[in-house]
Amino acid sequence: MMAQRGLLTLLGTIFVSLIFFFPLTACAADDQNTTPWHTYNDGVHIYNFNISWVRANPDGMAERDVIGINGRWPIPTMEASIDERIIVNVQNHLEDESTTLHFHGLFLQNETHMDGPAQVTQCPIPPGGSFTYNFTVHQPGVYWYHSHVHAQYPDGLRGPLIITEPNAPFQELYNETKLITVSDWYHDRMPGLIKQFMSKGNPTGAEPVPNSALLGETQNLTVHVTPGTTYRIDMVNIGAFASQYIWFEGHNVSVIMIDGVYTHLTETNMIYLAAAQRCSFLITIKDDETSNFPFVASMDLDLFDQVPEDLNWNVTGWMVVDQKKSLPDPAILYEPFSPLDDTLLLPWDNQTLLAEPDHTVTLNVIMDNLGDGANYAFFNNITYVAPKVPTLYTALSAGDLATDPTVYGTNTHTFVLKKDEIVQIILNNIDPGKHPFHLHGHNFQVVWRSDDEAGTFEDSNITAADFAPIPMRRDTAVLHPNGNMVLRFKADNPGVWLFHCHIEWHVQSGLIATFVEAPKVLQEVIKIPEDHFATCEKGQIPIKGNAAGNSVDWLDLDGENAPPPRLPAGFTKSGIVALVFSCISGILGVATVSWYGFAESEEERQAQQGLGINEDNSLSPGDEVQQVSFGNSGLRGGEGNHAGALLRQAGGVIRG
Ligand SMILES: *[C@@H]1O[C@H](CO)[C@@H](O)[C@H](O)[C@H]1NC(C)=O
Ligand SMILES: *[C@@H]1O[C@H](CO)[C@@H](O)[C@H](O)[C@H]1NC(C)=O
Ligand SMILES: *[C@@H]1O[C@H](CO)[C@@H](O)[C@H](O)[C@H]1NC(C)=O
Ligand SMILES: *[C@@H]1O[C@H](CO)[C@@H](O)[C@H](O)[C@H]1NC(C)=O
Ligand SMILES: *[C@@H]1O[C@H](CO)[C@@H](O)[C@H](O)[C@H]1NC(C)=O
Ligand SMILES: *[C@@H]1O[C@H](CO)[C@@H](O)[C@H](O)[C@H]1NC(C)=O
Ligand SMILES: *[C@@H]1O[C@H](CO)[C@@H](O)[C@H](O)[C@H]1NC(C)=O
Ligand SMILES: *[C@@H]1O[C@H](CO)[C@@H](O)[C@H](O)[C@H]1NC(C)=O
Ligand SMILES: *[C@@H]1O[C@H](CO)[C@@H](O)[C@H](O)[C@H]1NC(C)=O
Ligand SMILES: *[C@@H]1O[C@H](CO)[C@@H](O)[C@H](O)[C@H]1NC(C)=O
Ligand SMILES: [Cu+2]
Repeated sequence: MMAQRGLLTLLGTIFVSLIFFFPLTACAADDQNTTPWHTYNDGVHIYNFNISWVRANPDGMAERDVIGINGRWPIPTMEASIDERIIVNVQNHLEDESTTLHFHGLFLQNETHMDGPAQVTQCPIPPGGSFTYNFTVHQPGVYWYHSHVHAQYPDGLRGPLIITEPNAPFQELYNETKLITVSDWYHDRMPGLIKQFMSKGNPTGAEPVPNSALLGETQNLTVHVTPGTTYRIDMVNIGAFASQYIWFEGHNVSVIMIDGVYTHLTETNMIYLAAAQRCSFLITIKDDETSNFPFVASMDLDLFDQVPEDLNWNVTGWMVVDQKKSLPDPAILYEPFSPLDDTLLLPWDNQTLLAEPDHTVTLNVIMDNLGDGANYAFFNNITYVAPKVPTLYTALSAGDLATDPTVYGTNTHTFVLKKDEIVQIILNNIDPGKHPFHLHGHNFQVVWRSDDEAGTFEDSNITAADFAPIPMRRDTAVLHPNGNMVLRFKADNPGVWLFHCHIEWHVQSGLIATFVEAPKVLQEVIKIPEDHFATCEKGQIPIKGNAAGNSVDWLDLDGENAPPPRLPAGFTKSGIVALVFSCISGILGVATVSWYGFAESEEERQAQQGLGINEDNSLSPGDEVQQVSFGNSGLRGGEGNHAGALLRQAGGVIRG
């Protein structure tokens, strides 16, 4: 005992001396390069993130509340070398919102509990709460981190995460690396926008259109460059919704990596980056370059149901050779644009098509209305609703029943995967929108992707002979309008991994499925740290039981979280669309319908009250419903399944 205490005293003395003397030395050594939120020692990066509201005005048009870290916004870029450890101590000082952090693209082998989505691998961190992420990084390249709860990251909680490696492929071809983020930007906070988006006043599910685009979380970004130098540009789309066309005036670029996968060098004059995608490419400044030149990010208007008159969907940055010279306006380009088709890229490791699948999952993407009148997104007949118990905690507590998808509930849309099986996902887009699909914990081979309007995979008569022999691999891939796509991956990473559209609006409206991969292995390897469970306790969220919180009868899902009920038969989506559309067009005139036109106005409310739509966002059953007799004819045009197409024709600027 005494000896131990003596030892402790000695250690205590050393510790106290360190506390007193270390800051002095640290300060002396400190300069602007050392950020206060980051310390590094022996392969371990520690980030202390105090998350709170701050004010910012990145596009110069509207100062607003944004989610910052340690009182600052933009938030820091996280950096580590391959095989190092990252620890993030999060304190949630947002007084009115819970939060989490997700590390997009990282595999987190044996560390699925550090992945971040709320009610999937952890409980949301409540205001005043704290939480520690602790994981290792084994993949080089460009990733990013963002909140993964209630569509929060577009309010600012989104930043790059870069993993460097010695002897990176292509490094002999460039002199320097520059990181540039690109994104859309909203002037309003997400909770209000979500309320408008998911409402009976917006039955077509028209997504809020961003107010502007940003490069480097600002506009008019300047990047200082030297003639005769080749730069590796790491670009990441940290936006909520918009895909971006990106080009550098008068210069081609050579792509070397997408979503953490090195590719064979591929030259192009334009890149397309959907929300969450990354691309690294080389650009050479000519020896005799004396002028500054612009680069442009232009939001893909196809995603928007209508384009507001005053929207500038472009943002310009400049490669600056000479600060004294002017920053020329970019030349106007005309559509159609033809950016690099990412399925033409070949992975640098030449990984061939994975074997025939052991497990095929077919997911049809469908938008439809439910009984509250709002528009929801479905995979087949399921719109995601979070479970009462985080799915990982169900997997860890369900014993042998963890391999039975029933315990995860209907509305998490869970597929249980066996260790190391080859999984194939067939996506059919029964919607005229583009959707960037992302899988957590893996990247996937895009073995086949159809053009727009090709119909379902089955209708396309595609066979394995049509699949790419060396498929492009990434973690986020765009499914084309009314087209189809086939993805393959090997279930070699035990965990609970979401598969979802990365458009934050569609995450909110339910376009999510869950893969529970090798749950029996998880039960062996995953040990949940105490602070993770404490977070649940603070929020009174159970950590044991099936999706309904039942740990007595695991197959009884009574009381599980569920979406609003289906509309009564005969009361179809087109009926609602026709109903609301006709009353709004009556009031506003078809030509001027715009997204915010759907925000509830006094007239609209009165109109709705007469038509069976209640104040509480639900549709009354019974007689009021019978008043709607539009059936399937409605205003919906022929084969268009997403009623938003209607609005594209009806209102605002139309871009062909
Ligand atoms: C975290 O930020 C909040 C809000 O800005 C501030 O009140 C608090 O003192 C900060 N805490 C720490 C430990 O930095
Ligand atoms: C960018 O430059 C334009 C033109 O000079 C200016 O109107 C705008 O306010 C600038 N934006 C920002 C965010 O500084
Ligand atoms: C994950 O854990 C298993 C079982 O302990 C181990 O065999 C495997 O090497 C681990 N994988 C990684 C990448 O650490
Ligand atoms: C992080 O995880 C490692 C490996 O499990 C462990 O040794 C270390 O103590 C953890 N650190 C923190 C701060 O939780
Ligand atoms: C860039 O790298 C190339 C090849 O390594 C080298 O020849 C050139 O001098 C470098 N340029 C600069 C400005 O350092
Ligand atoms: C730029 O790349 C395109 C392919 O995207 C190619 O057609 C064109 O010739 C290239 N231009 C130059 C100047 O190399
Ligand atoms: C955005 O840039 C594109 C490409 O140059 C151009 O066609 C379009 O007119 C621009 N839009 C605005 C609002 O300036
Ligand atoms: C991939 O194939 C190319 C030839 O197409 C070859 O040059 C390269 O070395 C291969 N890469 C690897 C990692 O095997
Ligand atoms: C979806 O369809 C399947 C098969 O037809 C059915 O068993 C299941 O109950 C349906 N689920 C929902 C949520 O409607
Ligand atoms: C697929 O095959 C069917 C039956 O042979 C044929 O009717 C249909 O036109 C084919 N579709 C395509 C896209 O080739
Ligand atoms: Cu989507």
